[in-house]
Amino acid sequence: RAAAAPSGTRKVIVQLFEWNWPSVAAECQSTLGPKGYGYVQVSPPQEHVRGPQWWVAYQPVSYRIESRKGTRAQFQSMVNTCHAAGVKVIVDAVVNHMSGQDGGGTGWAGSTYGHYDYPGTYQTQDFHHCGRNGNDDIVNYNDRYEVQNCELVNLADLRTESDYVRGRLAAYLNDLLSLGVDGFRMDASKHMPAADIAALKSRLSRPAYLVQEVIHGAGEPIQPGEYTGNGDVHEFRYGKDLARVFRSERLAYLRNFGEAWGHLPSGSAAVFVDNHDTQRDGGVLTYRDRGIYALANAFMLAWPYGSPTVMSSYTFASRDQGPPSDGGNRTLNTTCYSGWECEHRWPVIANMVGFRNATEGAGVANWYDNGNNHIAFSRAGKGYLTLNDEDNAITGRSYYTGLPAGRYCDVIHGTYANGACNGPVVTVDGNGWFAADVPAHDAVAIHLGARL
Ligand code: LM2
Ligand code: CA
Repeated sequence: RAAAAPSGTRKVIVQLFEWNWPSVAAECQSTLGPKGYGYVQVSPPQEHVRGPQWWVAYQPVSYRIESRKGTRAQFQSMVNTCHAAGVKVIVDAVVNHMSGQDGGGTGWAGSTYGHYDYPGTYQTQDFHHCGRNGNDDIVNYNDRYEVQNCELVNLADLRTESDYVRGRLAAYLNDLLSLGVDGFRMDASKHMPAADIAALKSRLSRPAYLVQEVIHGAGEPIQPGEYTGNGDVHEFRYGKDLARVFRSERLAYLRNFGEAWGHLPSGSAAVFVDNHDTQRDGGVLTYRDRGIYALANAFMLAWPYGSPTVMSSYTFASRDQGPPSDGGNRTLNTTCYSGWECEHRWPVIANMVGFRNATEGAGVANWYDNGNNHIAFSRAGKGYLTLNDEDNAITGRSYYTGLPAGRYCDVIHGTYANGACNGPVVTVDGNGWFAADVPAHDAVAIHLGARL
């Protein structure tokens, strides 16, 4: 079955972490479609254990599409609304495991369960019992067998090699496809052999975009590259390396960011500045870094390596804190900039999605750096970014863009809509040059899609 990687010029994914279905639908219509996002990645939609924490979603109890984020009908309506707005839907698919509660209990939608007992779905023989470490938990990431057959934080590990389990998982994924879903983020992919994911893929009723979560660990036997045959793979080194460069090195180093840094081949890599795990676990830039975070996202969206995902978070004070919810843990409707960070709406980030779309397919040309924290480059014939992360403004100089002469909206400081720019306009002369001052920790970006 042919790969179904994001196609067309709208390839940017936004992860609306823990948004409920009515809010995702409204956002597709009001913002994601108009701003040119191609995909929305939503949190796991299946029935999960009860509790206020965000991570209850990663403990499936049944495959009913019924969760704190909404009902099956609301999910279906969200998919339809997003499609009508030109936005495809990627579901976070939790298929490596079920719940991790030793005692069992009652799930969100009323299904009763035990740690290895999900009536009507799975029984104890459908789970791995790896016989290691006293409690069957994964301890040693240098042991392939253990990582794939023991339990990730006590989560009941499915026998993904078994025909029955594969059939049940495929039925769940095919149910989502029948609701119109376009792709899957395969949660905890490292904990399943690539062949098991390939077997699931072969049972899908139609092609779907796959992005596999395989966290790179130096020296580990299981490597992200093993999974590229199935679809895209998250490149976790990207966000860590980008954060280090922005925080303590030099942007000049980014001139060959990507494969030359040991990252996955560009065509297989799914990249992000942060995701819901890394923003909690540290070592990356997050919304808390404000302007620098916006610039890092601007770089990601301008730089033609991998398929980018923009993170959209709710604000949190502690790791386990769930999204804004009512007394029954039902996720509240999203209210941007209050409890919810909505990074994907920050003007710099949202406008750079348009830059990405307008420059699709164009290589990097005219790279410039000052040996330190001022860089610039064009996307041949289609766009130009100059990013100044020095502590001082860069004034009185011109940049060679190779772009057609004309007046362009600086989409870092203004928004282009209906043929007008509500911010500064940059003029490219007949030789492809423009003059602009770039303040400290700021940027200027122009592209053919925002030409006046
Ligand atoms: C993932 N990718 O591989 C998700 O991106 C990540 O967010 C998930 O962990 C993980 N895999 C399992 O799907 C989260 C969260 C954990 C949480 C699990 C299960 O980061 O903290 O574990 O979901 O909900 C929690 C407790 C943990 C407990 C476990 C089972 O934090 O202490 O383990 O539940 O009850 C005894
Ligand atoms: Ca496993």
